[in-house]
Amino acid sequence: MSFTHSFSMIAPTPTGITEQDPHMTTFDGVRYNFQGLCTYVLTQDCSNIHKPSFQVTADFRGKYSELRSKPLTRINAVNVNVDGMQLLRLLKNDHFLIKGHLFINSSAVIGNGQGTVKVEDEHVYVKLNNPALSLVWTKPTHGINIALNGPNMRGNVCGLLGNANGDPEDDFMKSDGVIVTKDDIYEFGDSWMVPGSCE
Ligand SMILES: [Ca+2]
Repeated sequence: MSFTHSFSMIAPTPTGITEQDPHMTTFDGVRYNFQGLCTYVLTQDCSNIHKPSFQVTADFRGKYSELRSKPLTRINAVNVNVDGMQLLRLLKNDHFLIKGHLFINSSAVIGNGQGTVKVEDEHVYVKLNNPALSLVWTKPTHGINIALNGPNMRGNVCGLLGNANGDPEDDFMKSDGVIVTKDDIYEFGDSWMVPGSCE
């Protein structure tokens, strides 16, 4: 008698989220707050940290209020860089740039089937094939939701949204590879700052 055992398991796609002020949820589900006034790496290819094949960064900017002495920050723009070049930049008000070319209130195809950008009501939906990423930009909350769609990406990414290896304990890894705790959230966050990007 032969016995064939087969099963398929579809793991949920790891999703990392940042929302206003910015509240972050890593791909492995760790929640924290991080305020900054620079551009930071949300996620990137971590197989070669100095020459990542892709990088998703966000411009954190001040949201000033007379009621507060210190500004709160929120995300004003999201950038996708591929091989060190900016492929896509999502701005406020349905504006976005593909390779520096401005699109306003429209949807667009990126390159030769490289991906799509769809503007729909309060959201901008981005689907990229290489890197295999989906991004949802929710304008009213300045929130960005990133899904890693390639099976080889899990455990091979790093940045503010962690490494997507399924283990929440090791998500606060700085860019030098040192893992810190939530108590050192600013040390962690600042390590993912893009040099020269501060206001
Ligand atoms: Ca992890």
